[in-house]
This record gives sequence, structure tokens and C-alpha cells, in this order.
Amino acid sequence: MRKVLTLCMVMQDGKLLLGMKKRGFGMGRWNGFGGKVEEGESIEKAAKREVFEELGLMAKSVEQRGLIRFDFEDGTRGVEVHIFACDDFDGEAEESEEMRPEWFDVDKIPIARMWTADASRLPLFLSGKTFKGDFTYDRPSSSDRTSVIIRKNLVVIDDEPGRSIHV
Ligand code: 6OG
Repeated sequence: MRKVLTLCMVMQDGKLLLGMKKRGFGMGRWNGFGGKVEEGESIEKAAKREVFEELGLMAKSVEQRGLIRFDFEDGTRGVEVHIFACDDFDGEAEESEEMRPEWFDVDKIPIARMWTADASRLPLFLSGKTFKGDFTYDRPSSSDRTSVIIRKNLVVIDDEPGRSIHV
């Protein structure tokens, strides 16, 4: 089974909060906040829990905006990433053992230091669209090497934002 992961993009006053991943998968890259869905936990609840664990923010509501499956040609197991938006939260973003957070103006997003496919999905996200897709990378990124996209498919779906997206 593919790992099910959450990724929450936190926004406020037109700025996007990103975290520099300090350890583990995707270390050395800016990303949203998230992680594995636990057994018996809803994906939405996992998204809120991870935002609290990695950032100390209490997400009051999250809205699902994307679902992307990532595979790796090198045989590494693929992941299914459920992407959420959150602009309704309590607290201040704080650095954790996993993430160093920073607010970015949307025209100053450090795209060169994010996962390669983020250059395709972030503009859709920022323009309010809901999307789904599949990307295949040659292998997972490391802090000194960006993954190369071998295949890609990304579509905007017309469903109402916020409802569950099925692949
Ligand atoms: P942990 O397993 O460290 O959570 N994630 C990805 N994010 C992007 N932008 N691109 C990918 O392409 C990703 N694969 C995983 C999901 C991993 C975190 O990294 C995200 C989780 O939020 C392959 O707990």
C-alpha cells in the first residue's frame, strides 16, 4: 500500500507559510506541513494534528485542495499526498525539531528549493483551484540534489473546494 500523507499550506494576509525541513524525507527543501495519516485517523484530522506538531498552530479548519500521487523510478515506494489549505488557525508559528517556518510573499516563494513538481501545483493552489495528479520522479530528493520529473499529469477538477477528492 502507498503511504498516505498530508501536506497543509498555511496562508495569512496573502502570505504563504513554508517550513525548511530539517530532517528525514525532503530534508533541505521548503515545503508545507504534514506527515503520515495514522491508523483510524481521518485525513483531515491528521492534517490538523501535523500542523500542530510541526508548527504549534491550532488549525481550526482546513480545506482539501489537491491530491497528488508521487512515484519514484528507483523503486522507492510511492506516496499519496493530500494537500490542504488553512487560513483559519490560532497561535504563532514556532520552529520545531522537524521544521523551521518562514512567511513568504507569494511572489517570493523559494521555488528552486522546493520539490520540482511544486512549480506546477503551487500556481494552481495559489489561484484557488482544486487539482489532482500523478508525478513520477527519478528518485527522492536529497539536500544536494533535486529530483527529476519523468512523467507528469496534473488536472484542475471542477468539484467544490473542500470536498474529498478521490483518485
Ligand atoms: P514525513 O514522512 O517526514 O512527511 N511530501 C511531499 N511534498 C512535496 N511537495 N512533494 C513530494 O514529492 C512529497 N512527498 C512527501 C508530505 C513528509 C512530508 O512531505 C510531504 C508530508 O507533509 C514526492 O512525516
